[in-house]
Amino acid sequence: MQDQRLKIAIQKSGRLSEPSIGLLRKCDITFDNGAGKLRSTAYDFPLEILFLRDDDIPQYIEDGVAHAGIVGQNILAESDCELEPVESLGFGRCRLSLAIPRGFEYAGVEDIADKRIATSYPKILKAFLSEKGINADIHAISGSVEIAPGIGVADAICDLVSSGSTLLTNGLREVETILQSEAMLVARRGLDGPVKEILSRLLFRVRSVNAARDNKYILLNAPNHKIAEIRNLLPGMKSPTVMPLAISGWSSVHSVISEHDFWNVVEQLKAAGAEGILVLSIDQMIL
Ligand code: PRT
Ligand code: ZN
Repeated sequence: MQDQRLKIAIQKSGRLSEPSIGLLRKCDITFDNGAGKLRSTAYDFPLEILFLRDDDIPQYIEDGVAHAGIVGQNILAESDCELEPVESLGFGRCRLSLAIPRGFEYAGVEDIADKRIATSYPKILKAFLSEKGINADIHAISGSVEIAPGIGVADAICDLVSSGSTLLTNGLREVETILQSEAMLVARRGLDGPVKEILSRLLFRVRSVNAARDNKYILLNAPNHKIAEIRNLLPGMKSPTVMPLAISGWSSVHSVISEHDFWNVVEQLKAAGAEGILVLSIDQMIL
């Protein structure tokens, strides 16, 4: 019975916790996640959720404690575990960068040679430096990397950056991006049988939720002689739906548009003669 559930590891508390829980909930999977809970069994999907520190997730998957997990690409790249990347999830975006104190004269990565670099990502940094043919002294530390130059224990750092404000407050300047990262759904290699099938069902829901997040449903009215021009602006899933309105000479157009160029398209639609434009969020989009 135990084996009939997919065990998925997510971050217990941190930047990926809320979006990971939110994603499972949007997939219509219900479970308790009260404070201090280490695991939870979903009520309406064959899933057991394990709440762990993000750094431990790859090892737990490789060791077979969990079948799958949600973790940052930064953690995956730093770990020695060989896992299967299943799907990029579009949250937890950040980059692993090299940063130096503002007074440090920097013309290129060769200026970092023989310097002391503090990081929690020694493996990724080592690979980056060796690819550039540079020798440097890597200081592996586990937290508060950004204060290392200020207290004199390093000349530079290699750390995660999202807004850049932590670097700014610590008088540091980002000079090289080593890795771009976002949260990923990953799985143990070679999963088979029922758990593999459950993972496919979960992936199907995840893709539907993420496709819906990236798209909007748009409805508008337009005079019939404008419809051809308007149709060209709207790709739709196959093509836009065009239906006659109760008043003659007018039609209603329904379509799906990408969230990314949404305002641009709306402006062009208005200019092309569209009226009464309604834009709705989509819950799920089955591709
Ligand atoms: O306890 P546990 O080990 O589970 O959590 P943690 O403290 O190690 O991780 P957490 O919650 O901080 O981050 C979890 C994951 O979120 C990371 O592994 C990344 O994949 C992702 N992520 C996205 C980030 C950031 N953005 C981020 N900005 N992780 C950390 N940061 C830190 C960064 O280290 C630096 O200290 O935020 C600071 C910089 O932020 P800005 O906005 O000032 O640039
Ligand atoms: Zn961590």
